[in-house]
Amino acid sequence: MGERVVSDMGVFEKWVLLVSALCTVCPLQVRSMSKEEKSKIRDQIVEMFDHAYGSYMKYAYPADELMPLSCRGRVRGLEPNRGDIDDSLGKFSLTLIDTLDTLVVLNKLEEFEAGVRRVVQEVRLDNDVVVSVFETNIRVLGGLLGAHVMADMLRKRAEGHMAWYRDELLHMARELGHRLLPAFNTTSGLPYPRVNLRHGVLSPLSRTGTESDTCTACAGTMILEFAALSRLSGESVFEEQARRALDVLWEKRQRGSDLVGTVINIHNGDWVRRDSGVGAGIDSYYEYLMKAYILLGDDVYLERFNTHYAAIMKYISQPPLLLSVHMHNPTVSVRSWMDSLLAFFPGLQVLRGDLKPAIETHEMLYQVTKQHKFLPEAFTTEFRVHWGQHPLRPEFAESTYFLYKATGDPHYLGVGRSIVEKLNTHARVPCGFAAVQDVRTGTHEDRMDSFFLAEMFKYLYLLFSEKSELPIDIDHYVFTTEAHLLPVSLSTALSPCRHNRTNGPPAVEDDLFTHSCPSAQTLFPNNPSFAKTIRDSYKYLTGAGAAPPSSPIRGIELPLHDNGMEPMEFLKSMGISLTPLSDGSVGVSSSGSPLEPSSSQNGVYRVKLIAEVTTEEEEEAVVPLAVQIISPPFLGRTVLTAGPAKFGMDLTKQEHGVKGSVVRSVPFSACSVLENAVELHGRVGVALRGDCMFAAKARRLQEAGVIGIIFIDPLQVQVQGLIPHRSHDH
Ligand code: DMJ
Repeated sequence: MGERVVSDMGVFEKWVLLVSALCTVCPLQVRSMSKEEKSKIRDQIVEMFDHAYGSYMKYAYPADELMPLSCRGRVRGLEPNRGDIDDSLGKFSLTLIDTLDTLVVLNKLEEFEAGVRRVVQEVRLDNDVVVSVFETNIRVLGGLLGAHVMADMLRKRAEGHMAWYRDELLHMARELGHRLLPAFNTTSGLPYPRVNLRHGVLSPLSRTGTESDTCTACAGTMILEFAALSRLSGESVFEEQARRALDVLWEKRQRGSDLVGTVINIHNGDWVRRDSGVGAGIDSYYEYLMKAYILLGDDVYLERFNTHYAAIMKYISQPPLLLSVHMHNPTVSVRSWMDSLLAFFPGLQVLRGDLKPAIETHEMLYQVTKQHKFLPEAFTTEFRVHWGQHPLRPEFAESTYFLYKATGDPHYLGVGRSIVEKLNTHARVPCGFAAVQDVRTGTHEDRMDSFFLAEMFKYLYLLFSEKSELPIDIDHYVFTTEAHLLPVSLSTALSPCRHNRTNGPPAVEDDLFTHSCPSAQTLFPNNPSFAKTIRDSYKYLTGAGAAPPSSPIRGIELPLHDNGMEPMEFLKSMGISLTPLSDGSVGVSSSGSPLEPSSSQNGVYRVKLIAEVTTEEEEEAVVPLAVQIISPPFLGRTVLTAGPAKFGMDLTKQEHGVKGSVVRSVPFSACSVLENAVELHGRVGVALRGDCMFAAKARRLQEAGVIGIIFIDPLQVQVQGLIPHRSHDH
């Protein structure tokens, strides 16, 4: 299995090799799970699925989503607007469409047939509603295509299921594809982030088309669904558009680092946000390069993936951590927290055959779930909660499944069992499963996103199933980012559309993984318990018994040029003192005797950051605060969760908190002199996190006379549209 797959081999053969690598199972010394135990957990997963899907169909259908606390459907326009998350809701019975192929995987063929009938007869796609192009593509177009592939397969089996089916889902997919196409009408070829299903983008009735930016994943996660649609329908335009968008992202990569940023201007292709990681904003762009190669057999995608992957492993992956760096200056970390979306990455590394870092990062994530029950939306590099929400995301289950396939290590069955137990104990409610608002308090949110049914149950069920117990040969399919199933046979059974093959892949340096996926035996010869050996070093990352990190030193550059103070004085003013290290640079800590740094250049001090080893056994209890928007049209209905600062007035001791009108700082980052200091005086200032020191921003705003400050993650502004463009909001 260590052999290179030669480039003229058929695509299907390449896939078989990848699959075989995944299936390489080694004898293990760890106690394995008995067949009975596995099937008991499988039954439990089916019972949970019935509860979730049954509740959606009973209380919510035909609405897009279930509100599991109110036991009713979420209909867009009838519930308070939640910002960008609502752009998934297109009045097209989202959850049913997203769930269809899960019904087949779980062998619920009667329910699948009934579900398909309802979709065909009752769902309309011409609604006057503005939806996210990305979400509609992965959830609805992917859902329709996955279900069509299943329906077609069942019909051909002639066992009585789907005999009436005449490609109706494919016709719907094609209609939806045409409704998404207007989004690609930009000079760059990068799609608009939103489209009106009835009126497109630029028509006067569309209520969209003014956006100038989109996220990298939003533009780069179209190729699987659009290529499948082209190959199934014979209309090449979809694959051409998706390929063009990928070509632009590739052209725009930072040539020095081979990394991409998180947000890009759709008109001129300039990077709007230059932070680069593998989580929110970028994640499935990388995933789709790899999987486009698997599904379509075009080497160009693999070459691109490999180039990016080398950069990720050089700058972003610091096992077990996955950091975010600046794409132009990738030795600079841009934040000290990770987001939960990156939990898919070990699964992608398994596809690449890079098992060691996959095992390491997965183990780190497992430790975080042990400490906080679920993966919080964001957690710090010391594994504390940064943002406590958990919307029942499936990425950790996804990686667990892939690692089990690759290693056969029963440890991953144990991880799967813990996911099942936690969902039942902490998320199950009488009308389904509810998202967790804050893992620290366990409070619920009235939402059950469609991906919970599309992905979570598929991966969990597959984890506990033998191949022979499944109604399909799962190794013949590629999972889309929403876990919809597309057959690898698409690459050979249906010829690529005209113009849809790129010749002459760029030359990249070959390594062991360039065209092949080495097996565990190649990577860890004669070591059947390699996975355990790797994991053991990361067992006590969090909580009691945590061992000090083995290599906590990482070079960073502190940008100290924006505050008008001497660097040493500035660090001191923040309570940071410097300690000499043997190599002549300086270490930073919050105690110890201050010493002059050895050198400074261009206003940038080179220092080494030494992670402090906490002696606290338990996580410091942080009580989240509420930010309530009380002016019309919100009238107190919109409440956001916020983490309190570790300085300033203790708001929990103020009977009524702080009330005031809100003014956005100019510049929004508050990283240089405030242009609207007068306006900010006596008001609550809102500023973006990042770009410069937190304390420097706080000081600037305090000097302007604000009565409070809200710092907001750029991610939130982008994902949830929390800050209106007007400078005032009450
Ligand atoms: C899913 O809709 C997809 O997996 C997507 O790529 C990002 N994450 C959500 C689930 O967390």
